[in-house]
Amino acid sequence: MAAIELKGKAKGIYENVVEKNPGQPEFHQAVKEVLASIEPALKAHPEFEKAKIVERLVEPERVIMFRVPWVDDNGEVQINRGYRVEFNSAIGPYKGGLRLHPKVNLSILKFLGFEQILKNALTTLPMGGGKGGSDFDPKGKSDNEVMKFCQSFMNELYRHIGADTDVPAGDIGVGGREIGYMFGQYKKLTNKFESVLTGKGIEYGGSLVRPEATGYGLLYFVREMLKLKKETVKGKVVAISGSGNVSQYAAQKTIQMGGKVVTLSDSAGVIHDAEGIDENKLAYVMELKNIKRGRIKEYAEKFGCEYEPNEKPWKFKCDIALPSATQNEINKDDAKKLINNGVIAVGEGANMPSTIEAIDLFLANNVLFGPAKAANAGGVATSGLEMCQNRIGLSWTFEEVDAKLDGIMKSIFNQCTTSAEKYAKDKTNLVVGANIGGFMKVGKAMLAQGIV
Ligand code: NDP
Ligand code: 2IT
Repeated sequence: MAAIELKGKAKGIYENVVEKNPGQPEFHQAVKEVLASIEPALKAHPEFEKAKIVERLVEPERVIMFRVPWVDDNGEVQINRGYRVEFNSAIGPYKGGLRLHPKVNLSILKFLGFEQILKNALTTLPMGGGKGGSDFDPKGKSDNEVMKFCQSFMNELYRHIGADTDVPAGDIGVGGREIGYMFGQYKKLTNKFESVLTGKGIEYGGSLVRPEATGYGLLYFVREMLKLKKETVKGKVVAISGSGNVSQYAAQKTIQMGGKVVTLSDSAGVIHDAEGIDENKLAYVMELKNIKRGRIKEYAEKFGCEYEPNEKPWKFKCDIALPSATQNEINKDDAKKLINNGVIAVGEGANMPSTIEAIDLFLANNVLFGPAKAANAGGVATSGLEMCQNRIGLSWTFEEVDAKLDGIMKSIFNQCTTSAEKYAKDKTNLVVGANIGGFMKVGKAMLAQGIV
């Protein structure tokens, strides 16, 4: 169990992180969750302690912060703040998404970058960890304003990134449209057509399955996890939060696997469709969210189902919960509601959607729990496959990429159960499994490369 109280060496490292990084609660939380798990691996490998691998791991290799000025449609000058956290390059170039959301700050990007290090290690592909973004709010902005922002953002970012240095991608508020504008500006500034971003359009170096990958990968992981209880997705009632990229394709794969999706949400509220969201209704959601950029409330108006403003999906009865919106969206009370309603599995599509207290409750109540860094790794894994196709100058078919993604998710699941069995003597503790599985690879690589 991921104990909340840290002991010994881990406690000291955590206290130092809190002291050196004041006002960064999300970063502290991500570090704490990992420190609570990796103690047995540290005991088994004293060479890590001597080389201060953990102390180095929690310190980003480089943090870049910059001004992003742009002119809106009314001719007014706007100023945002841009960031790139280049966290760890032990096993490959920095890799991780860009988040555009008004609440973005250094704490959020450092938690995301830190998680990304171990997640990327689990994918089996050679990618280090990084994350970036800005406090720019894409909501309500015209295409022209989004383009102006993306160009200005890249005017600074371009000098820090590169196909073998740092390869950003999408995250909240960054999808195909934003990646296109950023790629165009990078190319104009550098005169290079290179694999510097992933999630590109299929016409200019993108990979098939990348848009679907996080949601599909999540369901491949949940499918493996359910086998531990001799269960399948078929016939299960599934609650999904969010209605963006991850949620949409998690819903699609759930439907394909025979599950019944009953909720979707956005930052304004949740819809509950007891009859189930089928392929046709999901097509409506995709058009609503990706093209019209509307609110999920409109789904309830169109299909005549329940809508609750300012609510989350977790009070509705479900067998499987897939939090796929944002961090800390499942707290202790939400976890209790899910458990009381008989949830059997939770798969994290978002990054750190469950608080540490919620995770502890799930594990203590025998709920299968797929932690984000394992369960949502399909997105970045397929980014890795996009980089690979760019390097060899070929494009694989949908079926080829999907089969590789499925294989990677199985491998991540197996790494988690193997590490969990070895270090927690419980192969169902995928929190310990994912943290130690990712940590061992990065730790060994850091050790081999000396004190750098
Ligand atoms: P999108 O921008 O496509 O969608 C985000 C969704 O989450 C929207 O429905 C949004 O609602 C909702 N949301 C965002 N912030 C909040 C909030 N504070 N409270 C409630 N709802 C919120 O992003 P993605 O689907 O790409 O990302 C979702 C999650 O998945 C994030 O945690 C991300 O880090 C993670 N992830 C994404 C990957 C990817 O490849 N895209 C890969 C792995 C993980 P609204 O429109 O109202 O803001
Ligand atoms: O959180 C994540 O793994 C992502 N947003 C995807 C990162 C990537 O580089 O594809």
